[in-house]
Amino acid sequence: MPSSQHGKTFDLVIAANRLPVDQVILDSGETEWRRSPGGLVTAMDSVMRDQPGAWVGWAGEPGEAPAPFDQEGTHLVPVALSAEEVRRYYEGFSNDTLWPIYHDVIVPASFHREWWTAYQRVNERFAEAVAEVAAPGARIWVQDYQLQLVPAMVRALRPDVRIGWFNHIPFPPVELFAQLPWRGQLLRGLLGADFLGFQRQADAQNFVRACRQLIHAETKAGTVAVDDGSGRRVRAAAIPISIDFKGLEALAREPSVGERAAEIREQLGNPKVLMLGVDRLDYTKGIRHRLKAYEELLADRRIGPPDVTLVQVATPSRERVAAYQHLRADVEQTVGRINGDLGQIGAPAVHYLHHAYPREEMAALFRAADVMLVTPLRDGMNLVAKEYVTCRFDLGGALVLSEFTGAWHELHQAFSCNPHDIEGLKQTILRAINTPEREKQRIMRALRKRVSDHDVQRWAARFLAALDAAPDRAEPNP
Ligand code: ADQ
Repeated sequence: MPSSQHGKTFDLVIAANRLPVDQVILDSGETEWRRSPGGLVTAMDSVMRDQPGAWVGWAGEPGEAPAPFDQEGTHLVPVALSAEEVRRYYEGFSNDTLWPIYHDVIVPASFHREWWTAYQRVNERFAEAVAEVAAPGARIWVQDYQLQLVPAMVRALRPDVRIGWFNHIPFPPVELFAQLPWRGQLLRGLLGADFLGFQRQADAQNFVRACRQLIHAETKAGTVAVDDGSGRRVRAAAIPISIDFKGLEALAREPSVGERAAEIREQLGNPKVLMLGVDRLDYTKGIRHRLKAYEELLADRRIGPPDVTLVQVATPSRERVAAYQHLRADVEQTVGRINGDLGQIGAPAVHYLHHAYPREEMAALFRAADVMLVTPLRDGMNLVAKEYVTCRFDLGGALVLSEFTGAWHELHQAFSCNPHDIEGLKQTILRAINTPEREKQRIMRALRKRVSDHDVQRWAARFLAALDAAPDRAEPNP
């Protein structure tokens, strides 16, 4: 039963690796918590508007956790991670074991038993913090691959609550998942939930199949029977995540954003075609493949500066994991070579920016770009694709979108590509450039309608409706 030391308990509790705030140091030397602008935070705003909720997560710095505090109506509960736990649970097991396995083993996965031990210990700590702040019968919403043991751990502590989990990344085919030495424990951890949400139908099916084949669970029509004598069934289904369409479109329509978009084009020398890539610097995003196709198009003289230029924004990411260090070195060397071989004075072929930018600048870049290149080798959803079309209220621009993203299943009218097929990718880029404006507008209108009808607020409402109804199916249209 709930026993919060602070006495406060909540009907909705989110558990995510990170809290929705960052600590910033002010000029005065004092520190302050600022809301981080992610999509999940916006989605939760919509569901926490009518009922106060709690959010359990790591505050981002190793060491002791700050005391729980309230911020903009949400009760934040920081979970402590030691420096060693950051290395083993976060950089190690989450990002160097699970991340590659769940993304088609684009790079090999590392298996270390001490990483697994840390993952278990940290998941237990999250579960205890959740159990502490959950009101009787509360709804618990666990996020993502870093917390796959939390559902069963919370259930053991608090059998009275309803537990949902959402996977932001793909769930791999059983042949890949089976490589994990701890596969049975991970599946049983997830089966502590009432409802498991995935980005695509195929991800939900992969999970159900893994339960059938690896732990011999009985499965039926998207549900898995739990063999603990309770007769409980767990439902797995696709609830694809989205973005705050209205909020982002309003930002993109701001005159200052329009002016900045014009200024960006001007500063780039007013190219006829501005191509854009925006990604975390991650090997799943297909940045190498994109650069290769672009380099060949330039070398073949099919396109070239100053008429065409590419802006590649690559947000620094997981910089202490070796695969990410190799990727960065490789991308930066490739950009250097392309510019050295194929650029001109005052007209580099690639503008490479290794920074994070404010939302306004991102919106301006999206408005400025004629062709958006989204070419992941595997991606749970890819919000950049949805953000790009949201910003194009003018119906301008063209989206090149990899078939290996969750987003493609909703936005398949885009200029589809298989990034492994470099020749095909080159043709698709040329098509995106050369298709008549009217046809591009027709496509953009369809893409925008999809995102506007399926925004992040609807995603959150659908998830919670599915959690309430599980193991039955939720009503189709909350
Ligand atoms: P990510 O792998 O981080 O997310 P993505 O969905 O593209 O990938 O989201 C990235 C976000 O960061 C976007 O909102 C984008 O605008 C922003 N961003 C990227 N570069 C930036 C920069 N330089 N400056 C500022 N902002 C930047 C994981 C999964 C995805 C899934 C999401 C949500 O890997 O598949 O779509 O979670 O579920």
